[in-house]
Amino acid sequence: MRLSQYFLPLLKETPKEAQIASHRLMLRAGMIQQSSAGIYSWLPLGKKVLDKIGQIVREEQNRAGAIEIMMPTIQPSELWQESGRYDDYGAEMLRIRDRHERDMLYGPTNEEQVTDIFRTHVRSYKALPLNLYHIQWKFRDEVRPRFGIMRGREFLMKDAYSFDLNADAARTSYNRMFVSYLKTFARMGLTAIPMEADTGPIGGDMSHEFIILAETGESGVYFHKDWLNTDLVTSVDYNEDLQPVVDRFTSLYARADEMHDPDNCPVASDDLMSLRGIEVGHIFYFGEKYSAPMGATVAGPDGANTPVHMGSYGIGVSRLVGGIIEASHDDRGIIWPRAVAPFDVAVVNLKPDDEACSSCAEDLYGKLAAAGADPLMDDRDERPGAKLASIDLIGIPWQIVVGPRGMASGVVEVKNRRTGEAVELSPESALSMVMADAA
Ligand code: 5CA
Repeated sequence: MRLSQYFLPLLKETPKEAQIASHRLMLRAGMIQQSSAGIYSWLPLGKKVLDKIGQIVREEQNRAGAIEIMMPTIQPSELWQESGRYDDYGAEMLRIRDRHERDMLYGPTNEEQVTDIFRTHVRSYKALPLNLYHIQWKFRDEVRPRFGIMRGREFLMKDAYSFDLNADAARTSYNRMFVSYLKTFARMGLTAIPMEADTGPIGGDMSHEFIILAETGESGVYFHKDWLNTDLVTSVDYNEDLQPVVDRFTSLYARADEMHDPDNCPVASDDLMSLRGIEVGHIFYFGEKYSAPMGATVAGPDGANTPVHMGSYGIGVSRLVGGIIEASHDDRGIIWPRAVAPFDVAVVNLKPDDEACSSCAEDLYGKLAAAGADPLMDDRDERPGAKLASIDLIGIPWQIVVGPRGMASGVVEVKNRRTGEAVELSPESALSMVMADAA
């Protein structure tokens, strides 16, 4: 992409409505624009990152055996009356009436909708286990939408729903999602700690939140200090027995604040850390809570019909954009982990009206694209300082800076955004260096 032809509305001033770094940086980097409270348009740079995160989530869900579907955003109230949640959900649910005076709602989550799909088509335990997911917009009329897309009213969620014959089988499905979440967040360069959590309006009796540590996080968390030294990147295979893996993580003490009981905490106070974090995922096991009232039953091996055991598994796809920025930025801007970066490398042509600079920059840009990278070419007619500052701001992992001084001796400067290290190299070596760090 050539910046001169792109749509990247950068802001010079720090927006005063933004209280935390990720919100400030997303506005300054031209990633989002507020439409109304808690509702945002995603501009090109933001949309690219959102799609990259969504794609990692999709790949890891598929690897774990979940199957992608797409359910609607607007749901009929009848389904929620069947489960009993239509009245319980309260003011957070956006209720809509259509022209025929039918009560509809903009889905805050999809347990009822997916249970309806299941009961329509599945009759036998032989179709189990089954896990269906989608990546779809949700609406929750939050009392206090804030921090940009972190706590929005409209937000993008991946929600998966597992169906099993009994509680033991459901535990296996839960464990698969648990492990897939560790893999998913690790691919985004995040350390997400699984914590025992309250089940809230989703219900059920087992639940874990996945929390990334950040000072500006909305969740209070308590954990054993050993968590900070735990390698969460698991090379676990889904064919292994996952229970020991999950047990290993859950035996290290970690609790979301509503589950922390200071009087019965097993961790000595010297070892107990109390920090803040961002909830990027939440998984639930709730057995027959929806399947029993909605009649989602299957015939078991003995021919008897029983309600299926279900779990649901959410990831805040749009929240992750902000969460990654909270975890990875400096005073000059965003520092994208390569796997979610909107572009892999920026070629900054400091002097587009200089023949040598332009032909070198064009050549590099073409070769990077041909080698499979996604390069951004800064060919704008701007001061060199302004160009470098805006490329730092938008956080592209590598910068290749082409300027007249370097051209005189046949070199370009290659800078790593994260480490700040810069080296002068021939254009060919610059290309190899950037391509060697493939995502
Ligand atoms: N049905 C279950 C699991 S699929 C569910 O809805 N779980 S949830 O309520 O915990 O939401 C799942 C994830 O969505 C959360 O972990 C969080 O990352 C994200 N999320 C929830 N509310 C918001 C919000 N207002 N803005 C942005 N992301 C949100």
